[in-house]
Amino acid sequence: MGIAAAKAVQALHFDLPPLPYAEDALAPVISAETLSLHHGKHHRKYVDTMNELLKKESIRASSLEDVVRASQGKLFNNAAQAWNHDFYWHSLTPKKTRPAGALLRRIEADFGSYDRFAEAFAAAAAGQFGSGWAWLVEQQGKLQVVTTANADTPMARGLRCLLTIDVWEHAYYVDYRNQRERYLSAVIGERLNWEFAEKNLATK
Ligand code: MN3
Repeated sequence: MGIAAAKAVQALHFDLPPLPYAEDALAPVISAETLSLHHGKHHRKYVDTMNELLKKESIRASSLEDVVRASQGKLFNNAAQAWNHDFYWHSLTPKKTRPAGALLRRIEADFGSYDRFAEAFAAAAAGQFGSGWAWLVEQQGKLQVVTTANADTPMARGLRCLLTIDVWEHAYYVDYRNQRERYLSAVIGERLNWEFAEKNLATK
């Protein structure tokens, strides 16, 4: 038993990433109370459960993306939720942004206009039955809106994700009760981070 053997049995461990802004920075669209619960309790729980499962399951992975792509069942659900939530925090921003330049031209080519995209994104997110996510992705060279159920994520299938919105009730119930459409309209209109989307589109 040398150092290498000891290293080989060291379980992968991930820390809860901090929010990229203050808890009150998205208010009034998303309150500090929602962010505190959603990041501090829900997101943390997914990360903690994933870390516990990683102590028991041996998996060939060096990044969170690897864990998501290589896992199934309970480990997949928790790892995917850990990744989805970090991606969601970065999909939101305190300042109002709009797509510009090359990204705006792609939106116009694939959806007709920015407004048509916003309608399609809201409709898909509103229509996701039960818990899940709405995504703007690039698939076969085209920008598309897709939804996934529960923890599922387009990243696991190798799609390039640009933006996401969490449509689990815990994302909006404190601020909007059961009115998912009001949450979607406020987030899409006021808080989507188009600089993040642009960066994701440019990444190789
Ligand atoms: Mn959530």
